[in-house]
Amino acid sequence: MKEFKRTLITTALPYANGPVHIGHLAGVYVPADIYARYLRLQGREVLMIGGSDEHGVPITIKAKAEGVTPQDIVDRYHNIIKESFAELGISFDIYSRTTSDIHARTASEFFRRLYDNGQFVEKTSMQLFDEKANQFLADRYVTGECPHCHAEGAYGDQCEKCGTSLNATDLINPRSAITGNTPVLRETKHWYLPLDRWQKALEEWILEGHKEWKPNVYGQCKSWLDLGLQPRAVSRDLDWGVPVPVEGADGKVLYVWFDAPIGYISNTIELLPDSWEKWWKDSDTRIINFIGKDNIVFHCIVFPAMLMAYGDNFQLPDNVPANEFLNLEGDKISTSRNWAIWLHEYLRDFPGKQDVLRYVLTANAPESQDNDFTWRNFQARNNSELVAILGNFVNRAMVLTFKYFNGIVPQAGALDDVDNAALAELRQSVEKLSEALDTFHFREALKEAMNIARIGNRYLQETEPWKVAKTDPERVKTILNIAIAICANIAIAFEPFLPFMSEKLRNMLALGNLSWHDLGKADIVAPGTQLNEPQLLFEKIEDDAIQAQLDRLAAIKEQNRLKAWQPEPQAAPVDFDTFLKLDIRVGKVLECQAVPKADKLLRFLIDDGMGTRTIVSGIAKYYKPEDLVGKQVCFIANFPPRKLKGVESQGMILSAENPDGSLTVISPADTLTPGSKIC
Ligand code: B3M
Ligand code: ZN
Repeated sequence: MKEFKRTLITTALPYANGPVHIGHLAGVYVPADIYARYLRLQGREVLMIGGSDEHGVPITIKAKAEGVTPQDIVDRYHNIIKESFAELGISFDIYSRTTSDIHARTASEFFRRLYDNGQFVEKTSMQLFDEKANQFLADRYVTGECPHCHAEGAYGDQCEKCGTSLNATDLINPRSAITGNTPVLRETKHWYLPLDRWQKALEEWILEGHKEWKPNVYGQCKSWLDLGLQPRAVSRDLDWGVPVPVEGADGKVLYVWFDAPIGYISNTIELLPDSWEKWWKDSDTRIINFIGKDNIVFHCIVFPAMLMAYGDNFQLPDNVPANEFLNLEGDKISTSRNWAIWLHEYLRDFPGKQDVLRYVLTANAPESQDNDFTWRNFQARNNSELVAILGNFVNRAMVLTFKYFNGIVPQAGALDDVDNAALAELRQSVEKLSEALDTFHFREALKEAMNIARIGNRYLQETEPWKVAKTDPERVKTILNIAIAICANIAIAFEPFLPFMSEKLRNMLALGNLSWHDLGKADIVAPGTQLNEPQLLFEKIEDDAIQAQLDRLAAIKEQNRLKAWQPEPQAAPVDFDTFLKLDIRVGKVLECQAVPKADKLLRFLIDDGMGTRTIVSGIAKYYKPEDLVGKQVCFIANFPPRKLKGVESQGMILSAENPDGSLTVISPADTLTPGSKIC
């Protein structure tokens, strides 16, 4: 493998049309942060670039839905996103935004250079246009049936069901997402990046040069290349975005997927105005793009083609370790359906528990296939792994050192077999840990880090210093010296994963700066060091905290069910005579009582204009009997009497079924005369 001087880590720029959720975190930001922290601990030169993606239709749609400006939307969410990332300890060197001036300049200049060098083709074509909204319908402004998998609700740029990327004009039965209208075709001019010109170069670079990429990434690139690349439009008819910087382009902006990846460059320029170029143009810089699987084509095909077209020695990514998707409680995470755990809400509900989320998301990372987050698993991993294994070991080692040596690290004597075996296991684990991190296997890496705590627990179990203390105090010195060495290894090994815990432990162990090169060593904390008072590293998460989250999700599920409610399709036709056979009347409720031993039934005494009658109705769940007395109701008068729970019912009271399944009695708005016929 080539030795690189420095590593530039980029993280997909999340759309600022909502807060970030656990899917974003597990797919992109937590793994990227682990990797960046790992390289920094090794003393390597590394930059981690992030920022909000503030252009494109996702933003304008959200603004329209809320009746505010796109700028309002991006200002609101950029700040929420930026703050919550910082609180979770995602260690960006810069987190900026694509509405910055630097970005507008950089993206414009990029486009202009490609334009001047003849790297675009200009094409006039027919595009979908909404006559009512008086605008072209790009990307998510149009939905319809996917031409590949035939799912409904595919977007003009992508079908979320089958993942295929689409042109809006490919959709079957397209509809405007703004007005619901069927769009018409209208002529418009755009600039296209002829990806076909880069087909060969991309094939060589990926298919020949990067066989080591993750199979999901390599496979997606291969199937794109096998299909044969086509020119792709890089401009849009929209009024939100970076204006197309050429004559005669009024009302046209850069396609968001043209400007967003340039955001990685703009943000590097913003951070390092004088030295940014070495991070992008030196061949000894290694670029790693952390993204989710839906962004693979843009990072592996489109952006690299843009960089090659630009020239000037811009470097292509060395690896693109894209993840699959994380689901939540068995369902696809969705911003529009509010089916997500939002980072800023998690931080509010679980203050001080950043590391627990980082731990669970890494342990369940969707590295090779989609994976599921459940709150029960979150609780179990906290209680039986972080508390019971990691926290427990460190606490025992610390408390015993305080008990026998007042917290001063003892000197080890001669090591025996148990000691040597534990230290050998430790070295093995840290070797595997580094190897897993080098190859982006973060789940595996976390398991190895956790294994160090397991080794520690086993070591204390085997050596039993609390018993040995009574007979051989010298031996206890060796045991606790080694136990503290294992703690120090934990502080280093976990820093990339659980930086808050690591910092706490570093303080308890009175350690200076941590270094990855110390991993595996037994003398990280010098004998004679005064340790600081032990504190608990993790605490149990109780059932009620989990239940509150499950209740919240259940309420969202119910809301979504109601939103998705559709009236039942109309029944088969009947003739008027059939209708006339039903004798429907107005009546007044004189009395109303619950039917004993029947929790669904109410018994009514109705003034039907001719006298009184008893009707039993299954609406007890929705009414208090006394609230119905005096009300007018409609009822079917000519049903044959029938017995319900021993009460004879002489008719049926009419109710409407609500979207949530409950029933509401139909009560005339005007006061009518009991006995009036409804026709
Ligand atoms: N904003 C899409 C997404 O959030 C897009 C990524 C841009 S990365 C340059 O999935
Ligand atoms: Zn599809």
